Amino acid sequence: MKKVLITGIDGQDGSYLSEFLLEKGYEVHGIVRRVSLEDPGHHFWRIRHILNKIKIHAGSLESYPSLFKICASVKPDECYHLAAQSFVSYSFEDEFSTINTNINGTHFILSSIKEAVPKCKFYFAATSEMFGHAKEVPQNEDTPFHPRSPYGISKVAGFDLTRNYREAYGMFALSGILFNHESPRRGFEFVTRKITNAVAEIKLGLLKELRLGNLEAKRDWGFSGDYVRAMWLMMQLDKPDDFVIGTAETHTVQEFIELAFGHAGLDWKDYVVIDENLYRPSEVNILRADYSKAKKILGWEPKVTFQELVKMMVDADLERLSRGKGNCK
Ligand code: G4F
Repeated sequence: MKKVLITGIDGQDGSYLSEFLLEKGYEVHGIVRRVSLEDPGHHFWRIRHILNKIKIHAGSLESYPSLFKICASVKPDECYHLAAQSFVSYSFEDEFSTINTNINGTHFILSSIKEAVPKCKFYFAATSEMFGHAKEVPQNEDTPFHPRSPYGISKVAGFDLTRNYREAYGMFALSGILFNHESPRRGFEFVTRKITNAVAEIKLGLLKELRLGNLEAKRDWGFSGDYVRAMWLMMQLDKPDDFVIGTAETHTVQEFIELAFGHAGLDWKDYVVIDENLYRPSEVNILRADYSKAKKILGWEPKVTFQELVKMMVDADLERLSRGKGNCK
């Protein structure tokens, strides 16, 4: 039985990836912060239904010894490094901790794998945020990086570290450059979930207005469940390589809003208020993926469309809030 180690197993992607790998017959291990274990009911809402099938280890991205010990004891065949401070907006508020945690965390886990289980395949969760002020549209594996946030900068460093471990030490280490990917398990701070949750609250009479920042930004939004399949496909290659994963479509935040409110039978203009405080110091204006390399080499394509994704998220939030559930599934 193959063993997998996932950092950030309790996040959106970690939860879908765990389900996917359990189905494939893997023994699934995950690393979480010790504080999460103190309040599992709150922190583990995305993986509660599979907790009895996976093995959880307490570790910190800030502690090399804790990561090394877990790698040495689990001895995974594949490691997916998904954990990070991934909220772009927050990375402007606390640049130092974002950069420290994201870069050192990646460095520590890469080094731990190299020392403890050098044959283990390594996946790094890179991101379209690295393209930032993109030099071209759409973006592919050859598009130069121009990050526009401390988070983006930290991810470029993680990407470079991963490539360097591949080139310097011959490790099977690769990066998935994933464009925005969402689901009903998305965190509430990200714009898609903020919108769909607000739509549900407004529909149920629990909220009167939704405050948002820049509605003109364009993103390539896909479904997280589709993207974890791409991660796994990359890791099944004989030789490591980096891949762009997206839908090849781009939509404005406003288009997302229109669809989400419309799906609930509401007119967004009655509820959305622009709040200049929610604008970012520097914005990524347009992202659109050219995923033709993934299609050709991995045979991967997204299955869920933008319209289906928005409806899925609104329906899930309506259903959850109608059941009287708060900040969880
Ligand atoms: O949902 P967002 O916060 O996602 P963002 O910044 O694109 O980052 C996400 O995708 C990246 C991949 O490209 C990941 F690397 C990253 O970890 C994360 O998953 O914001 C999307 C857009 C931005 O242009 C933002 O300015 O929505 C705009 N926006 C407008 N009002 C808002 C809001 N974003 C948030 N979070 N909250 C608002 O009120």
